Amino acid sequence: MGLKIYFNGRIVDESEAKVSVFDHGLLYGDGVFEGIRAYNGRVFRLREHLQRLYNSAKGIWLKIPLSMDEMERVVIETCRANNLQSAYIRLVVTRGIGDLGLDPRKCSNPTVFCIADNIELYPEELYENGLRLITCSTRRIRGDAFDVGIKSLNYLNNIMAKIECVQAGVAEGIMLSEDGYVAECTGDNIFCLHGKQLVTPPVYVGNLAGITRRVAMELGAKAGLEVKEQLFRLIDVYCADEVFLTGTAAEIVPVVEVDGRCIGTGKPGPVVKHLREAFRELVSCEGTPIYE
Ligand code: PXG
Repeated sequence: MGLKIYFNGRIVDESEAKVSVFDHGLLYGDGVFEGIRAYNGRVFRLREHLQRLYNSAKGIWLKIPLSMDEMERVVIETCRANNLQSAYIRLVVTRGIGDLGLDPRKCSNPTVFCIADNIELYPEELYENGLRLITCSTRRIRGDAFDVGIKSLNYLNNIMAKIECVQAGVAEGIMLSEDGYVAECTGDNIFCLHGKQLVTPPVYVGNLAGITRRVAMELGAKAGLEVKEQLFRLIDVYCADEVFLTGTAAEIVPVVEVDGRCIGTGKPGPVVKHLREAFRELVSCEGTPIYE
């Protein structure tokens, strides 16, 4: 027996959770998703993830056939069905089964599934020693072509950039906007520290409004930093005192090298260490309980 999956209204074994070859999520990447974490029997910032999922769906004219409260139950029940305390949760809603044409009106029932699995944590060594980044030549999609605030199943822009990272032998890479501003990484948001100023690119430059990004901004403000959303360029990254990334999978992870240039002292700095500890503390006690 494999994992238990929520699939279109039922909890089934993973061997039964199969998507049709006519599903437009597969044929066209027509759908939306969320990546969510549970820690210690609690789902972290579940409402915020659900809100972003429903906003993404609204953005692509996709009506999710469950209320947000029902979807919250789906996430909780999927974790329960697998007896998980800590989990990586993937919630997916596709346009559903249609024909070979683009027309979404042919798809009458969205496909909804939820996977909750054990998390594959990044090696502790990455948090201790920090990441090396490159700048990817693949630019982030322009906001006037597609709003990347929509967390859609079209991830090829990010995957193309990720392939560059893999080929360069690094874990992540910076993606720039059309006009050369730093946007984000392939699956993480980016922050730079200059003195007491903690800066992250505004979402309008072409990045996802990350939920971990929001938490890092809150924790930064609490730590007495001046937190700003501001456009900046690569030179501002190279010359930062500290650089770190945020994402549901990565949490808060230090960066020590960008395009061969050493960041700060070349070791994870005190601010990222503090923010990471504050983050770990927060996730251990905050969140929607799975069992009670
Ligand atoms: N930017 C992009 C493009 C993302 O896909 C983030 C930022 C961080 O957002 P959150 O809300 O998670 O703080 C993401 C996160 C992965 C992976 O394996 C990451 C994401 C999606 C799928 C896989 O790292 N999204």
